[in-house]
Amino acid sequence: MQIKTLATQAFLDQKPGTSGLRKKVKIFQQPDYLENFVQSIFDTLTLPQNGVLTLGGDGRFYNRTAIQTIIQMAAANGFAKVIVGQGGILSTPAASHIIRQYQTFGGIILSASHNPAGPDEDFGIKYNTANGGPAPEKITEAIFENSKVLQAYKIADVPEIDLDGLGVTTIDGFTVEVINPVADYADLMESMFDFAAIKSLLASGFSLKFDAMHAVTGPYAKDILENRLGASAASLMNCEVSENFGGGHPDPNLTYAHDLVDIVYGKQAPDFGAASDGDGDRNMILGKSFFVTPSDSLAIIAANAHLIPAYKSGISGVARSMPTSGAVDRVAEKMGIDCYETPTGWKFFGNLMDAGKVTLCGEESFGTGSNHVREKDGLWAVLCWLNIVAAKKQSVEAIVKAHWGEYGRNVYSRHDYETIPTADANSVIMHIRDQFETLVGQRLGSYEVKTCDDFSYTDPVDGSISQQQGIRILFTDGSRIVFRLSGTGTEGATIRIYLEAYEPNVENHHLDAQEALQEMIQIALQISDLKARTGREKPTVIT
Ligand code: VG1
Ligand code: CO
Repeated sequence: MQIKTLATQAFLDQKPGTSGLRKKVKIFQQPDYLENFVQSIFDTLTLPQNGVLTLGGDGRFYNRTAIQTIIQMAAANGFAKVIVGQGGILSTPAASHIIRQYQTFGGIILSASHNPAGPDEDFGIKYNTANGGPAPEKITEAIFENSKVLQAYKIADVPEIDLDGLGVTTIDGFTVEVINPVADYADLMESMFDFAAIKSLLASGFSLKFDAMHAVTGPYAKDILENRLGASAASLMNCEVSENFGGGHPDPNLTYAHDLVDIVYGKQAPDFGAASDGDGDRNMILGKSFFVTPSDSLAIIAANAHLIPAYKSGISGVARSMPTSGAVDRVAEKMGIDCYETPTGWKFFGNLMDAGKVTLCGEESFGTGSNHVREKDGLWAVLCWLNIVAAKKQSVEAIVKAHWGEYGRNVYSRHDYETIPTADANSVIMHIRDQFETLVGQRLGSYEVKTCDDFSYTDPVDGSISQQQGIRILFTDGSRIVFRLSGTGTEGATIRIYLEAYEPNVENHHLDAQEALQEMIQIALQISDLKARTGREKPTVIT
């Protein structure tokens, strides 16, 4: 095997965002672009001699090409072995599990998650450490610094690996093992949940519809829901992975998962509906004509975790990202366990889970997970709900309403304004920051501003500090508005407005969130001057 060191020009735009480096495929296809980033990852880490690397992606366009290149670079950089999913496939939670199960040095995951795929769409790459979780900020920042001064990369002449056949290929002592991408993960799920109870629920006539949105979860759903749990083939939709995700936008929310939403809100609706995203780490949970907000889902899973075999002896603590509603905080308080508030992005949960401080965590952006891996996990959330429904023998809606009855309802919504020119988006954020002092104490409609700040987080495990993680306007009654710029887009900027109001009164629990939050939405628009500064009349997506 010949190893070459090739001279390269550094790119200055390889800064990882909330979840890795995401760019248009066309940018990744520039000569040396992918190679430079991969070398920057390897240069940042102290690589072991003879280490093992986990490798896989969500199956989107460019996945196979990138995998061949990364295998050649791993060989040149001293790895002894690469474990890769068949067809180049590994969902994000499955990749996390493979890193942990086979104790590999780390993993490279190729995904731009819910962003559309195809030659003119998005691609992404991220590095996960040996705990199975996304690299923490200090590593991603070092990767970025390295990428700006990179002068050369190393690549070996490993011949193209057949990714479609299972098995081991060895070239001069370097090994590539193509594994079944589903089996280990499906076994893990089977070990955690009461499959017998879910199986009899499904056999008893309880109907299910799962939408894989043409993305990576398809084969996982088939094995787990259909083969192992006996769901009918008709209850799974869009389960063939396609390189452009069927031309869709695999983001499991009420806007983009419209095929499923039409079914679940239509005549002959199933009892349960669910969808996951491009790389299988997000989930949307629906009952018959009923939507469960991700923030409520986290709280309800926490409150009912004892019904799930994996958590029957209790959970140590919970964590949520700052913009996620405080519904889970109320559950934690009642259970007498700790609740942590972290910045947006799964990388902030890893330390808490490694230190045993939390068992469950989640984000408002359709991400829920636990310490079984170090990524959020779409199918795991679906199984949590099926297990809870099977144990409680109640409908999804009844479970949610009973939860609100007990804890009150954190009415919640997020409004996204996508592809805004970056300068306009920055001006909105600056404008809000500039009002911090004058806003405090002001009455805005029926609300009074208590404090405003820029969220900053000190990791309780390693003391690292992350600043400017979102602007919070907190009101005296506990309601709040949060503004943040997205860190996962590839075109212009996305402004996210997160709205939350607490409603203890059961008589108001039937209200639609948009209706209940109407006044707060107007206040957010007023404070931000968003319409004038961006020319946008309404949000692109409301969740
Ligand atoms: C978004 C979500 C965030 C999530 C991230 C990655 O980030 O808001 O909660 O962790 O996507 O999810 P941002 O910076 O665009 O708000 V995924 O499923 O893309 O790996
Ligand atoms: Co995702």
